[in-house]
Amino acid sequence: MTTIEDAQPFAFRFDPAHTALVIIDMQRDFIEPGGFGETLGNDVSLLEAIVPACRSVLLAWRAAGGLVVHTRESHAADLSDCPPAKLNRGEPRLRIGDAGPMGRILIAGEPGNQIIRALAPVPGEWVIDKPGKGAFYATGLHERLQIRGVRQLIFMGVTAEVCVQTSMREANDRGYDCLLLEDCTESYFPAFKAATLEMVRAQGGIVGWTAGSESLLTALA
Ligand code: C5J
Repeated sequence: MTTIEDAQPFAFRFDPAHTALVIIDMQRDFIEPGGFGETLGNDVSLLEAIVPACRSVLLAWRAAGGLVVHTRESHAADLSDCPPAKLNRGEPRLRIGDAGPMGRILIAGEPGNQIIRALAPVPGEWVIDKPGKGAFYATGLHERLQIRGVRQLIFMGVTAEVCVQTSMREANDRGYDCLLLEDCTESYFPAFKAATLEMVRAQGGIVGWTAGSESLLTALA
């Protein structure tokens, strides 16, 4: 077992052979200037800032031989997996499927839907296209993790309060111990990131644990 002693709310013990690194939605449209996130009026530099820390963890995890799971918020080109409740919500300038600065918004195969270059998947890593906010809805991810004997998940990615937290809650309910890396997740709204970290580790770790990425890197060294 490996231990991150300074995780909150208490030490996180994990077996790397039964743990996956889950990287949520580090896709170009959310992270890069000129993408969908920016067209919504968001400051994407906030999200871009976590890329170096995410990359350090990814490289260390790969070097340790751990399973890596990348997710993308992604829909079929015919939108058959996008319920009207999601498609028609609010009054955005661009809806899912519309032509955006990097191709059709949140559509599989479009340039904006690809994982950013610094974190691009390598052969053997899993890429999960998810039509919802959570990584476990309509993806078969739980079944695949069960076959691999994975029991613990370490999370990075964006956005903290939407797809990351939703995925962590789904995982928690399915029996996984979940750790969120504090400096490897971000939100367009700093208060929402802070609240997410608090919510995850409140009440004795009701959703899971949090820790800095340096603590994980030290534990893996
Ligand atoms: C993600 C979103 N990935 N905020 N999506 O969090 O809509």
